[in-house]
Amino acid sequence: MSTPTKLFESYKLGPLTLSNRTVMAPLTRNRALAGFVPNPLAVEYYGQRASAGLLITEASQISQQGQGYQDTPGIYSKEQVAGWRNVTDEVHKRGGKIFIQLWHVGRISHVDLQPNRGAPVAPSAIRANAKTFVGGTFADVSEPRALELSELPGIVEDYRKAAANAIAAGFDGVEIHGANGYLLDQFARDGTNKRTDNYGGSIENRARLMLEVAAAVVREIGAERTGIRISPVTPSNDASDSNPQPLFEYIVDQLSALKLVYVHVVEGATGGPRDVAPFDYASLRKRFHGTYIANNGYDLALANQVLAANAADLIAFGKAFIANPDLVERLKAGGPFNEPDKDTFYGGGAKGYTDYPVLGEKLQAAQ
Ligand code: 8OZ
Repeated sequence: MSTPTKLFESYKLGPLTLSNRTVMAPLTRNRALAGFVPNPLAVEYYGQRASAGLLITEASQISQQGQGYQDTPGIYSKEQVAGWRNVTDEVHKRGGKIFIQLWHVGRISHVDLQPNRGAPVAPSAIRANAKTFVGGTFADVSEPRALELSELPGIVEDYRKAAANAIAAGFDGVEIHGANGYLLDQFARDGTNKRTDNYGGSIENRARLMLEVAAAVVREIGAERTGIRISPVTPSNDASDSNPQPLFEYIVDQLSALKLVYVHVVEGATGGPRDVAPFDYASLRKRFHGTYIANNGYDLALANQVLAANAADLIAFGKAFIANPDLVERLKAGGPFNEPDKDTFYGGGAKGYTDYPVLGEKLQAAQ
């Protein structure tokens, strides 16, 4: 029996009409091919999930320096753009909309993935207490070096080019990855940023790089195609801030002034408890004039409650979309839901990627 709810109503996101208010959250899957080109299986994987209101791709590095894990796709070479074009064509053919998440990992990397085996880059030379996946195994991240002031415009430029590439690849827009302890979040939060120049110290200074990137992407592809993801209190990747509320209120005020089409907020610890630290998300919702996407641990009941209270416009689901290509239909039907298989989240082939059955179908023999 179907239960009509606000989650299944269409929604205007800038120039796009989404068929419902579900979003497939960005999900790292580590299946890219040589040259960090999207795997052809990604065409089927994203295509199978095109009934989401909006798909956001897995985080995709804007440069080789921006990569931190093995086999993640890029969006900086011609071959990568061509690979992504097959994905966007398939999603559009199936009536879906798709943004690509633009990623620079900063210090969450390993010399084996860096140009000339150099040190990963960071706001400050502080090694994260974090692991990455490289050479087929989990390894401690490498000691980073602090970026020179003179290098920052080049990083902003890499984001701008990546955004242009995204449009060339047929994406409906981009999501700037400002979350989860990666480069832009490392600059924003004071546990990782000890700089004494214009990019460190005050809230305005720490937010500067994220806002410069947002402004550059907006200039390149338009605010109506530019979203961003933030995670004000997540401890992911050894991230921390002594006073996140005013920091992220300032960031959201500025993003609102830039007229970004959406802010995507990971509420709580990414993939973990929602109540990891006190934070007033309603304040961000109120300050931001565009679309508010809420994420982290949502089920149908919580999604409906939050949408009914107008505390969010769209709800992003992560792991549930890995295991349920037809998640929207299953939510409408009240289940049942396939369980995600953690062993196939990162790396591998079709197994745990394109072989999750839709309602009424049996799991195919594993490849
Ligand atoms: C899981 C594994 C590797 C990277 C994130 C891009 O947390 C990620 C990620 C997630 O945003």
